[in-house]
Amino acid sequence: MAGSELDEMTESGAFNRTPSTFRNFISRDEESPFPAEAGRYHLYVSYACPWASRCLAFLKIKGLGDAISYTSVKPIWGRTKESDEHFGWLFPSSSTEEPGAEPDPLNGAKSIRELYELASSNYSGKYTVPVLWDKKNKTIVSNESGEIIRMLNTEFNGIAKNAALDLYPAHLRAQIDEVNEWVYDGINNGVYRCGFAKKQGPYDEAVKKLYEAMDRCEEILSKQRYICGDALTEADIRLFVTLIRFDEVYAVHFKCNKKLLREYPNIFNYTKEIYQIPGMSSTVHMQHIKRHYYGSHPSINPFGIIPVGPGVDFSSPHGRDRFGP
Ligand SMILES: N[C@@H](CCC(=O)N[C@@H](CS)C(=O)NCC(=O)O)C(=O)O
Repeated sequence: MAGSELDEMTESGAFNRTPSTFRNFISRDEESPFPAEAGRYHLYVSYACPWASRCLAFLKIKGLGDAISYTSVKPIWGRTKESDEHFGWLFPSSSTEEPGAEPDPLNGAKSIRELYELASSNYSGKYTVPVLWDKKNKTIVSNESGEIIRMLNTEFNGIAKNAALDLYPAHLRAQIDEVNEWVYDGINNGVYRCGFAKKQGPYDEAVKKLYEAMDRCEEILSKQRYICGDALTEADIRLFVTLIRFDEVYAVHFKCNKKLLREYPNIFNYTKEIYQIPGMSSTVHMQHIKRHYYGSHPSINPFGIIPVGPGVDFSSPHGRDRFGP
């Protein structure tokens, strides 16, 4: 099993992501092992991480801020134990050490690794965020963002302030699933496959796929407001978390520089529109994002230098209302 994503750069030179292992589901059914209850669950995230940020975005836009608490770790990976060489997510020792990051309020853990070790004594996978934690049973419900967002979308509707907002409506499911697949492959995971390639061939292949998917998004978004039509869906949130990091990080750190986000007029305005949805901007902490990527991957940025730019303004007018409400 990989100790961190840096170990997923394979002999063939291609990057291979390992699947998540905690795959339980919270349910609105009170009899289920993990029933949806206000105050029972906690989301551990890193503001830097796109997968964790999807979950935080759902928590905010569904209006679950009062029902589910959350904590962000520090952006830069460090040694998680003195007895081995593992590098991973750490909690700060005080709330002033690192703006945005907080000590673990529930278990007093020093690292995300400790949470996995509390939840399972024989865990041998990666210590990733997000972690959806059950305070009652002191265990991990799920560490798979694609499934956490589905739970947040439907199972808490008894307590969500925006219960009526359905980001995975039945009539669009097939289309959303189809879009998620090529967006994950080409874009969400695609940027990592560009950045973590150890040979030219796998990089060339990943970058070709990335820009085919980006061009496809630009084409779709020139004709409609959102990626699956005229309503915001899960597929938009999943795409957004990568787009918002594109020019600030991926273009430089992961060598995704064939074209910048800002050179795609429709994708750029679409990204701004989603950023401006109430609650969304609070999920984007650009200092954490930049400090994490440039500071946590010594094999691709050995000196940890953080490039100065570009400081993209996502709060300027987006004009996407031209497609109607
Ligand atoms: N399958 C996971 C992937 C999460 C993931 O890869 N998170 C990265 C941060 S962006 C992580 O925590 N990596 C830690 C490591 O590789 O040790 C999900 O989507 O929830």
